[in-house]
Amino acid sequence: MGRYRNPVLPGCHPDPSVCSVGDEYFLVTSTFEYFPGLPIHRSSNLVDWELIGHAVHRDEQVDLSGVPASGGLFAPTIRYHNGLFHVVCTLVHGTGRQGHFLVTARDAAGPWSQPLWLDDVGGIDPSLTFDGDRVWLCGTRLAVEGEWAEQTEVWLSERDPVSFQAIGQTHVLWRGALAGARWAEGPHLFRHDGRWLLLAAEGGTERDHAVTVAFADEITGPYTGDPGNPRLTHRDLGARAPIINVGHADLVDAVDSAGGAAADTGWATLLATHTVDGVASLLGRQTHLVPVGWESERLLFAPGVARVLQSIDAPGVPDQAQRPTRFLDHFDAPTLELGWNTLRSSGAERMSLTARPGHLRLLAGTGSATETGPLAFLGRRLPSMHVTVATRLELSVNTATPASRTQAGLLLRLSESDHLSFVMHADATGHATAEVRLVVAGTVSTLGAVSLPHRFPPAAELVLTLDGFGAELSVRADGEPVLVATADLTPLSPDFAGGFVGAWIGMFAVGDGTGHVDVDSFELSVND
Ligand code: 6LW
Repeated sequence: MGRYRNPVLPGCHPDPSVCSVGDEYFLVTSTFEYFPGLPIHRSSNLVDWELIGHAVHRDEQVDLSGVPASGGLFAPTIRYHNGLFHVVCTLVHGTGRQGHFLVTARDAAGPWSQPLWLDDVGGIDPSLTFDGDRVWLCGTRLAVEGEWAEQTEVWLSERDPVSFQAIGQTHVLWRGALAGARWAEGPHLFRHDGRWLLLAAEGGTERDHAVTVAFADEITGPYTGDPGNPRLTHRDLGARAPIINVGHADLVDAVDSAGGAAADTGWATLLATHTVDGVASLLGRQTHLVPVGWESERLLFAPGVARVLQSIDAPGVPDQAQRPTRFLDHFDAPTLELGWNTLRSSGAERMSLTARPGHLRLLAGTGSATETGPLAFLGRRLPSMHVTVATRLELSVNTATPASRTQAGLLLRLSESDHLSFVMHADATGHATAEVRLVVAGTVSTLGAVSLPHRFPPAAELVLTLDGFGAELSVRADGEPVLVATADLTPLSPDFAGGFVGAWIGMFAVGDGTGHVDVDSFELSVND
């Protein structure tokens, strides 16, 4: 019996999909507009996960140009077959090629292949099922001639095992368990006890999210809904429940593995959101783990509890290891640590680790945090609502122009229209100001500004402390830190700002293309 805490992957890690290979587990999650995309985590025990790579890690794989927040790389599925890891995903929006695609790798850490586009079928949430020599692709799409708004249908398409081209017709398997069900989605198909099990979500990815199950004798159907549907939901717990929006599950060890025996117990990974005082936290949808068990034909999620709890005691797993509470980067290494992300591309032309050794240089281009164009940004998932983030940076000043246009600092980002920026900017003589701006639904409010003691080039440490939705922003140039602003970040909650994505926190720089910022360090401490 071991004890673990949910989420097993803290920070924005939605739509988890999991598979086992030997005695190891591999998990992939959605990343939308961020790069590299589709992080691959590995675990030997399901409760401790290590980030080992990304299924999308080269600019040539997919084009995320112009992808707005919550567009981009949606709900992937990971499966292992014949010595190869397979990840299928859908690219949504943007100006590049869109649709479903498949990438493969011998080693889950990479390198991953160029995409094979499977965009002859529409919709989202693709999943792969290998059954002997046959390969099946399923997904969901808006129902053809739907009976109500946002009714979707789970489709299935047989694929050639080598080319993955469609064989025969596309089958419609399922339109949700309940009459009026919105968004039957996130389908995965498994063999269990000689039958086919369809696992799906429905109700939409917010408060009414739920996990549903259906069975069929043939993979192509007809599917009959489990009479106990939905098999798992927190929809009836109310907004003040600590964990809400539970859905989008995948199974491991609970269904027949390739050629293996039927299991009585196993695990489900799924997404859920945590609340702070009845409001969805800034962390977005995170990856949770619950035990599952079979009772005759009933697949029980979290048997005995029927809820996703924050702390779970379960047989078959060890006590979860203590997670590090501090991340510190001095940018001394030749490559970026794996947990860093840029926006919409690798951004290689906008940043450098070598221009000034021991620093991250961000070139202040003409992009802006409120637009979907190129932006010099390097951030990571906000892992907790109780953190201290500090970055030391030095601004380049263009003495040839009366007012230097470079602005650089910290960005706590939910989307183009909803974020908090804490920047330093300076005039041509080097007189610098630290300024805090909150952008809510596209409207900018300046919350505070402080002049910094003269120093050329301007340099300071920006510190953001988050305690729930309350933020404190202070700057330290010489001596003691000076408070620049306090902020209530409740309006940035996905409950109000919408979208599929939680917060990222990191450094950014904007300007006229002539300036830059050198980041000496970034430190994130979790104060839970
Ligand atoms: C995803 C859909 C969903 O494609 O949200 O929770 C969408 N479910 O299945 C984006 O994450």
